[in-house]
Amino acid sequence: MKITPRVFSGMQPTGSLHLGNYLGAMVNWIRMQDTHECIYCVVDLHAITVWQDPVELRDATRQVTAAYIAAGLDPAKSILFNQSQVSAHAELGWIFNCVARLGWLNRMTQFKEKAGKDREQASVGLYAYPNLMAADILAYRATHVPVGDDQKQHLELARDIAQKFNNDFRDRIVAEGFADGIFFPQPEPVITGPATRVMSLRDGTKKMSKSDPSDLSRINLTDDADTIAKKIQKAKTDPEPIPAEAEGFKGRPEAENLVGIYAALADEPVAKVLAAFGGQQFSGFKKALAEVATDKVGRIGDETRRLMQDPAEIDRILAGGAGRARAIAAPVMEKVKDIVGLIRS
Ligand code: AQP
Repeated sequence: MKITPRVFSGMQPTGSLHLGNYLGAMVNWIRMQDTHECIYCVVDLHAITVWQDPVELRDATRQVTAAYIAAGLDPAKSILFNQSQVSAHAELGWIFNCVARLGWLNRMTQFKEKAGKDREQASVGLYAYPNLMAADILAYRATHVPVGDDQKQHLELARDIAQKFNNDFRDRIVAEGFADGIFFPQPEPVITGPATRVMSLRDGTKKMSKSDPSDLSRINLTDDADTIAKKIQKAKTDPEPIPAEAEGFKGRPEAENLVGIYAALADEPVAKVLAAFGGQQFSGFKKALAEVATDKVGRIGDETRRLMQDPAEIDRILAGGAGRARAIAAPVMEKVKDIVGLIRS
């Protein structure tokens, strides 16, 4: 059972995906399909760490799957499935609840942000979320995890969990035939590109997010051309012209965000975008940005809607992917149980 390069990542079906999800993570997912064995998941068990309407959850799970495929994930190349169909995630998540330390979880900034002031009322699942995320990755002994910048801390925790498991059970791991004492790899975050943290269109200091109450804060992958143009036109800017060099972004988060989005969508370096638009007012730049955004996002939205007309086909793809995922995770879980000392039949 050798560790081989393998990619794992996922998104929550908590609403429709947005440009941040696409540019921060999915662009790398699509790219890595050609070079790696890839497993991409719709993480429905993570979604229910906050209340989800059951009917809407099912629909959102299919929507996110359709958006994955519409954006360029190929279910014949990559494994696509929803998390709850593969029980290894929850089983390993429990074992990791017993490996991770409270002190580690207490440092997680995402929990603090999401739980807000009313922390006592947050679900236990929301608190333990990073342990389940570590299980998602390590149930496949995945080595690379393409994510946006906001997931860096959770990835570090997954690495700590892998290391502590290897240390705690070192003798058993060696006895099971892993001479170097390493059962779980240290998963590497893949956080690259000009838009690893896409910010809200209404506030350049807040990340673009599905759960922001203002729909004007984000471009959804299902928005039509008119909506995209309207949101970009209304995007917050400042009265200064676009800077000619990146140093000019200092204290101007909205300007930096819009230029970063343009660069990522047009697949051009930021310096080239600044060379073309530096010194100009935002009105002209916003028209150009709307054009490039409509072109990319519009196509994804159209294809998502077409795929959503056949939900049974989406369910078939998820079931097929789940079968392939189970085939990888099941022997890993068997070894984990042997290592930990759990009797299995
Ligand atoms: N604004 C962003 N910029 C770059 N990457 C982002 N990601 C999310 N927002 C941005 C990346 O998208 C992937 C999937 O995220 P998720 O669905 O697991 O949930 P999230 O990170 O919590 O995303 P949201 O949109 O902010 O959802 P809500 O509002 O429900 O919490 C991850 O790789 C993430 O880094």
